[in-house]
Amino acid sequence: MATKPPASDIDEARLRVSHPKRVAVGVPAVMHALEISYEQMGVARSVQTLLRVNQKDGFDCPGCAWPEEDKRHLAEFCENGAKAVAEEATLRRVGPEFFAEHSIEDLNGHDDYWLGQQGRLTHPMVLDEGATHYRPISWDDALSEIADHLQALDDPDEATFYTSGRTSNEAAFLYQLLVRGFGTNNLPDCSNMCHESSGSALNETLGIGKGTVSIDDIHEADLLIVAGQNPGTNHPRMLSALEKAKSRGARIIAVNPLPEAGLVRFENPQTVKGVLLGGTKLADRFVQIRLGGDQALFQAIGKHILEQDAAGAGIVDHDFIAEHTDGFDAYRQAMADVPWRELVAATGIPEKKLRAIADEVVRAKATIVCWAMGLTQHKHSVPTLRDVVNVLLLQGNIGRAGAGVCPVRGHSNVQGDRTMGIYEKPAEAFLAALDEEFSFTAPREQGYDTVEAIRAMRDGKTRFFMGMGGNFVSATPDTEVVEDAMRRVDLTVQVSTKLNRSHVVTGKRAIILPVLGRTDRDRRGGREQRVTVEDSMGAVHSSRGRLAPPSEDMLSEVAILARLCGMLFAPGAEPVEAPSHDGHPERGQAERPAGEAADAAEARGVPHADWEALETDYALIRTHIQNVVPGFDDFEQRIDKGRTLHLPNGPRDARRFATASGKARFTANPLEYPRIPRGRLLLQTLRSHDQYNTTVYGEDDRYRGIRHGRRVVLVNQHDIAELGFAEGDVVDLVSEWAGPDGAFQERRASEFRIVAYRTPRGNAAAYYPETNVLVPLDSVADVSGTPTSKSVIVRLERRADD
Ligand SMILES: Nc1nc2c(c(=O)[nH]1)N[C@H]1C(S)=C(S)[C@@H](COP(=O)(O)OP(=O)(O)OC[C@H]3O[C@@H](n4cnc5c(=O)[nH]c(N)nc54)[C@H](O)[C@@H]3O)O[C@H]1N2
Ligand SMILES: Nc1nc2c(c(=O)[nH]1)N[C@H]1C(S)=C(S)[C@@H](COP(=O)(O)OP(=O)(O)OC[C@H]3O[C@@H](n4cnc5c(=O)[nH]c(N)nc54)[C@H](O)[C@@H]3O)O[C@H]1N2
Ligand SMILES: [Mo]
Repeated sequence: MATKPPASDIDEARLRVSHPKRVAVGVPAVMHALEISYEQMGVARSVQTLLRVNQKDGFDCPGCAWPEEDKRHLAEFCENGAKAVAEEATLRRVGPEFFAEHSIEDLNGHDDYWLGQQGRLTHPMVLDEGATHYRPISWDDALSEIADHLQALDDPDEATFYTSGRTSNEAAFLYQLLVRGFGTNNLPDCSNMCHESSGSALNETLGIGKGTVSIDDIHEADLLIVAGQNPGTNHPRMLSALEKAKSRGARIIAVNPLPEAGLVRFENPQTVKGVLLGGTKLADRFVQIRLGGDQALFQAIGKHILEQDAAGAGIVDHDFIAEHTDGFDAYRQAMADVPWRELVAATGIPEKKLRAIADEVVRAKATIVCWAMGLTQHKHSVPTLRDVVNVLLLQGNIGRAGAGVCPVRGHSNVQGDRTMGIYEKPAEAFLAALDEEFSFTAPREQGYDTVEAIRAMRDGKTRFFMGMGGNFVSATPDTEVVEDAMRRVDLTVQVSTKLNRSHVVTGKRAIILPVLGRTDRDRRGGREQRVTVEDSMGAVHSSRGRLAPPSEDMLSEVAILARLCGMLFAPGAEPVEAPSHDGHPERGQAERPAGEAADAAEARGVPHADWEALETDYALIRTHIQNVVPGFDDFEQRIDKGRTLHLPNGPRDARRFATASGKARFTANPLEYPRIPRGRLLLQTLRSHDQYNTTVYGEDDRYRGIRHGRRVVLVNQHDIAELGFAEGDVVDLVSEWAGPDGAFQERRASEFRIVAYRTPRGNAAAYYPETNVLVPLDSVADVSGTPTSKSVIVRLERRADD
């Protein structure tokens, strides 16, 4: 099967800029997907693989978490889903010979595109302290070393265990059990950088950390507000659902600083209309908002609705408010007090237009608000999302058909991972059930989230780091700080499918464990195993890979974790304790006297389960899940029948709100929005069309008219002129930030080409992860702690050599 050899690093000198597209998807998208698939997999494997994506007996697409429609198309995938699959199902391999050929220094000289292109990891590898190259290691040696290292720590909190959202439910459940059995809640995950703000706001106000709509609700909505999201690139299958809603008469309002292609017009490649008739115009109204202006927009909507209601329009659902909510009076007062002038300044939208948008909400019989990173990655994201909830509560738009909140999740199982307990702040009810099921006592103290984990590494408090998937070094903010922090850790372990930066920027010693992905056949204990995942709308279904694994020498995530649990918790294994601190006198961090740590470990005990059996029969893990997590009754029988399990959702199912007061909560939030100093720009860091987070698929951002390059900064043409630059100039981006102590800090990302783009005045955009170096570690959202990747103050600086 012929595949093309990997391409070289991106040569930014070849960059070409043309007009952005107005239409998303269509036939060019399908052609591009097939091209990438053929390059990575050859033709036969491409066809075999792509036909299985999201089919009832196939595998769950690793591309995104948007749910499947009940009636599935033969090819239930999209361009970017196909690219995600091709990345994993590639025939290229990274084995021992590759690592013998390339030193760490050599690998570090390549960009993320080149690293990701090299292929699938096939063999466990270790990097000895001070070594220039990784060398092969056996599974037994690698896993024993990890277990020994953990056992030798002074305190379980010296270990941190990261998770990215592709991990299956079964693996996630075992992983959190391993970590809690070991004695810590240090379980940071990619969600901390993603929808944590949604979880925080929704938990407080609705008593659930997830959305409250199903796919049917999307189809039945009367009005869909899609804010801070670029579905044409990041959730292309969502466009089909929006198209369906539209065909039933729904209106769509897109709220975005950028006129993103998919939101404007969509050509469905699976319908004749899409292919031949130029597709559907999706957004009825495009609201070009300033970065960080969404709280003001939703306050404006709320204010207008309340004003109209007071004037006798009868549009507020007072019965719903009286029966199901609290806090209304304070919210009403706050909206009366907030001046229109401020709302206009924050959004950049005139009052008349704000009122016209609000009138659309007034008229709609059922409204859904969908959002993604444009709303979650700001300092004031949590209050912004509370104000989204306020607006929906006004008209009783929670817990009825066609209405509700719809945070559109990113990674294909990021929501399931949280349901399985991957969370640094676990709920007491979950821990109590875990204790009962496995006869031990899980730790109660909160663990580190992602930003806290980096601080702990930086401060020398972390001696062990394990990544269950993901690319911690490239995905997190403040790249230089993170790289130094990572290098301080004694042992770093990455469980991965593909090569990435986190394999070359490592702790003093590093282990790579290659792992099976979604598309790979997983045979254990003489039978094919399946796993389960949960989509963005709380529906759980099974996934089974069909392709021959990249090598015979690979394990599944479940197998790795079950073996580690066996080593740490099998009868005779002692819980981690601190016999003495003599082994590490230089660390001087004997925070807990040794005796106390030993007593704590003794009291905790270890989880009890038949670890070997779990490794060879994943159904047994599902039984444990069913016993611990509510909503999984008859789990195995239901997935046997190919059914989807719809997890219980109090607000949606019965207008039941598990908040402190038992009611949905209106909140009064002071208006916040970013202030941009003169001569500076507010930068958002976002995804191109050819990448999956830190994995760069290709060199183009087709819809935005950027080809053969990624180091671009999109700026309004008037700002370019006013700042004294010209289109095409190459500049450094310098971020400016006053830290928590008030001290001024600068960070630099070098050599970005200026591109004139339709972004609001004062706002700019550039790709992540190249710009993560600009995001200060301590610049996080209030309450949720999410890095503020969508609001970084920068100045453009002419390069000295120009
Ligand atoms: N192909 C592909 N699919 C993916 C991913 C991928 O990288 N590639 N990543 C997955 C993951 S983990 C996630 S979380 C999702 C991410 O999905 P998105 O959130 O769509 O991803 P971003 O590229 O960060 O885009 C942010 C969007 O919000 C807009 N925006 C930025 N700031 C603001 C603001 O202040 N207000 C408003 N209203 N809009 C704003 C931007 O202009 C942009 O359109 O996609 C998932 N799916
Ligand atoms: N500046 C800025 N930073 C951001 C964001 C932003 O918008 N701007 N977005 C944030 C968001 S929303 C997210 S979700 C994070 C993403 O953060 P991560 O989830 O940590 O990053 P990914 O790039 O998705 O991880 C890719 C790696 O996962 C591994 N992998 C893929 N599939 C599997 C699998 O099935 N099993 C295992 N074990 N490994 C696998 C591969 O080795 C691959 O190299 O980044 C965040 N960082
Ligand atoms: Mo994400």
